[in-house]
Amino acid sequence: PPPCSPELPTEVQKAGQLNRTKIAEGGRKLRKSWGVSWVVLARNSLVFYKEPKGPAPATWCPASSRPESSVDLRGAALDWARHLSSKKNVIHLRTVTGNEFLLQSDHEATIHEWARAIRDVIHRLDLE
Ligand code: I3P
Repeated sequence: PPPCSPELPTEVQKAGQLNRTKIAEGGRKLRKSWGVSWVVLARNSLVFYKEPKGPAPATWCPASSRPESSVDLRGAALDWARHLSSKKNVIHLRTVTGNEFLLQSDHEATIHEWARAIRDVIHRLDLE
């Protein structure tokens, strides 16, 4: 197999495809624009990549992919997005800098796994 990209975040906890939209930047509300991202949960951060073309790889090993953006999870808060979307299975992530994201999967189990994994990282960072 080809060597993995050096851009790959170290200590990947979880990776997969999710629907996502940013809804606030620095506390300022943004217009929603849902899109598909490849999301990687790393040691301290959540990193968004453009969805790979073709079938989703079993392991994330892109030759030439760079992250679109990265979210520092230190001090972040995660909740279920009960009143923030008409979609099902949506979680709401808020960073200390006032950036807010919604993440969604059509598969309930998938978003529960993501919620647990992101919370675990946030809690671990709280204790550091
Ligand atoms: C938005 C779009 C989003 C929807 C949002 C709409 O319209 O339909 O999918 O969010 O609802 O405003 P537009 O494409 O014209 O910007 P959800 O799918 O999460 O409900 P909202 O304004 O109630 O957030």
